Amino acid sequence: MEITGVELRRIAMPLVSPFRTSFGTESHRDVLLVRVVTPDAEGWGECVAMAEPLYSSEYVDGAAEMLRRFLIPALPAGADPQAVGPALAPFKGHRMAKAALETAVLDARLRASGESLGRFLGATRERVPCGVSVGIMDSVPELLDAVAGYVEEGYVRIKLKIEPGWDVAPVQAVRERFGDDLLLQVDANAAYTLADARHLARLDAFGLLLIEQPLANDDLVQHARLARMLGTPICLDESIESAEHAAAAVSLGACSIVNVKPGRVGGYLEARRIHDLCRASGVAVWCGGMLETGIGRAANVALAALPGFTLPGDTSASRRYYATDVTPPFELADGHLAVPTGPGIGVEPIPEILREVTTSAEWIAR
Ligand code: OSB
Ligand code: MG
Repeated sequence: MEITGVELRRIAMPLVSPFRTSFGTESHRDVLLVRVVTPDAEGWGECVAMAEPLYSSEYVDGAAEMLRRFLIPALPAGADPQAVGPALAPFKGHRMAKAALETAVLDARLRASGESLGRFLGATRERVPCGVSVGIMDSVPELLDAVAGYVEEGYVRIKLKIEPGWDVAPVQAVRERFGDDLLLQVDANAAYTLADARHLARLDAFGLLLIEQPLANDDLVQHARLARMLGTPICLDESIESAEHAAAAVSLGACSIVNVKPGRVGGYLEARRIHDLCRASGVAVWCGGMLETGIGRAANVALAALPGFTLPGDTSASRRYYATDVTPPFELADGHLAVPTGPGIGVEPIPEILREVTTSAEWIAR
């Protein structure tokens, strides 16, 4: 099964409402889709890099350039997903670009053999419980309305984005309004420093499941110190770019929970390694998100069905993000999403919708 060529396709996806985090506000998603073509099957991957390098150093134009200039030319001729990582390893970093390409090769291979990604990865569930990540709002009443809507829809866990000036008050208000049984957690996207430890300890009063990435991505030692000062468990997102990072963070005591995002760590194979390692050390993992379309979501839901994913993920329904998704929409049923069962990632873009949202497409022959 030889790779004939790779298409890089950019699509513009307006979000149903602006999504504000401590690093910026997103009102639409500029997505890079990768399509790997072989004589037997095609495969899709969604690059999760955002328009600007604010969450991490990657950004979508940079990812496209990496793919066309270095990564696609370095692909092994045969579409062997296990060989992709080693072939791309000489190029430092750019894990989101690598993940998209490896996922597209893996999808093509699995479609050709008729196996689902969930089955390939070792999924043990047919559906996964879903949480939702709620952005920073202009006011607490606005936040309470948004959370009420999500609780009404059936989301089993709420994550509040926080930053200095938007932390204790919104958490307290949500806890008071929705009660102690609501599964609640927060995500700071690296907005604090160790000097904020006493302030962050005020969150201990609210029975949070976890605090995600309070400090900078390279502050592993500081996270370990902070962990000893807080009652709330620390979960790392931005800090964990590989299984090696996860092993280091766990052994340092920098976190007791890991947010696994396949794009951030270079793909689903590395994501599975992190799952395996954390499971062996008794560290809970959950599947994060990067506002994916149905293409990326399908693969994330398959990963989230592995046995070590013991906490609800940020794998929300399509309509939480997009009025019209590029695939048939993922819909919440009793707070869960069904794991796709078809070959590969199990979904495909709807051609007419894809055409409407496409802003550019580029074919790179092999
Ligand atoms: O930190 O988890 C994050 C979205 C974009 C970039 C970073 C993050 C997020 C989210 C939303 O929290 C997750 C999602 O619903 O896809
Ligand atoms: Mg996060």
